[in-house]
Amino acid sequence: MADDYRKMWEELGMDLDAHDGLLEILPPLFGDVFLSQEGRPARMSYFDYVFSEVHGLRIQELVNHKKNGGIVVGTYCTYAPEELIMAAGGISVGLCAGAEVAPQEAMKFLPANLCPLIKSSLGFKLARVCPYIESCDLLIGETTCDGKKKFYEILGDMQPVHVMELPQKKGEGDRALWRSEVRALVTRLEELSGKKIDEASLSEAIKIANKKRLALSRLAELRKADPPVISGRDALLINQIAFNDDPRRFTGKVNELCDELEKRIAQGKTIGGPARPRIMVSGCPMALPNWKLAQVIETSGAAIVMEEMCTGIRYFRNQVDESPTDLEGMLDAVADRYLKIDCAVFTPNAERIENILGLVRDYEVDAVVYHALQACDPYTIEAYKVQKALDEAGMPMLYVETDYGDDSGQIATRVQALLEMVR
Ligand code: BJ8
Repeated sequence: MADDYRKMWEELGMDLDAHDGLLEILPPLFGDVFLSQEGRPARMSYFDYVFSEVHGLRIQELVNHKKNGGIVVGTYCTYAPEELIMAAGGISVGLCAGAEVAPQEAMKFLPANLCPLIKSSLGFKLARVCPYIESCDLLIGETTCDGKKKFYEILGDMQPVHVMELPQKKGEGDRALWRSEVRALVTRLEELSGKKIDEASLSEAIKIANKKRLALSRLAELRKADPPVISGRDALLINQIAFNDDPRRFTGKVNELCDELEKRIAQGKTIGGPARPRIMVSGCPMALPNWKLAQVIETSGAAIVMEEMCTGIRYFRNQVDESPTDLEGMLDAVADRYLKIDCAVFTPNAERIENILGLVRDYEVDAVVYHALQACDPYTIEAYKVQKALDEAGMPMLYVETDYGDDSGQIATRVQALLEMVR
């Protein structure tokens, strides 16, 4: 890949030497985590290819889109309404980072005891190794956790940033605020793109995003099969790619994979051998290329059947209501869909507890592994309520607080102890 795209990366202002270093690490890691699995569905080859070209072909598509007058908009959170970006003729790309890059540089701006996702997202920008952020005309942030809010202020000195004020409660006043924030984003995107968001463009964008979420929901449904027909690692990879791939193409490929999985279920063709403990991972997102916990759990003899996180069901649960036909009604429908997301930044967040209990039941989960990124206040604190609800339901939960460092050995010991208990 590298030789073909060097000129493009250079023109994007990237640090080619530092980027080369990153490209050396990723393929062997990908080989260990994904390609080493036996009996993977054949249709995973598309997602392997997308990953292999994640800094190549997809970036070329973004560059071409910009040359043709389109815009590229970066997002850091599942509250960013991608329908609006598409309706403005834009491509949305997820920018959260899942690997430690330039930590010393990032710490000149941020405290050491901050969540690794934020530190490394800034690290990728400072080290100039992310072609996605370098392609962006605008970055969208939301007032979620304090770390992200303050991070957007710093980022705003480097690139244009639009911050949406996300309420922290879900009353009528909060809904009104969020609906007005959605409209403010429309104005900003229209100014940037020079394109009006109207009924036709928004209706088409809503349909595209709904189809993508439906395809991911279909995939999630198929993971109810026991024993599973797809590994949790592969499902995680697909959920990570969902933020950056072309939405129409991605939807088609997820549906093709689902067709194959349906056949595998009918043929009794499973993955990973006979029945293994079924695990749900819950908590903070695992941004690309953070596969550590999934890898530890599945190589310890368990199967992950659900991710209760933003790189999982929090991203694709709930559709935008397609019945409104006027622009105002459509914008309200978009706002209302996003306000249903049950992130731990909300208070109270009983919805998330109910959703977790529902998933544990529906996916016949044997244990929950709680993924808390170090220094993430919303998810580390909300773990208490989740633990309490799971205790009452008689469901074991292992709390894992981790960052992007290599603590796989210690985590594996604790995961194995959990599996002994539930086997
Ligand atoms: S909707 S989970 S993507 S805020 S892990 S940066 S919360 S300190 S990523 Fe998130 Fe949106 Fe919520 Fe999802 Fe802060 Fe926690 Fe870090 Fe986090």
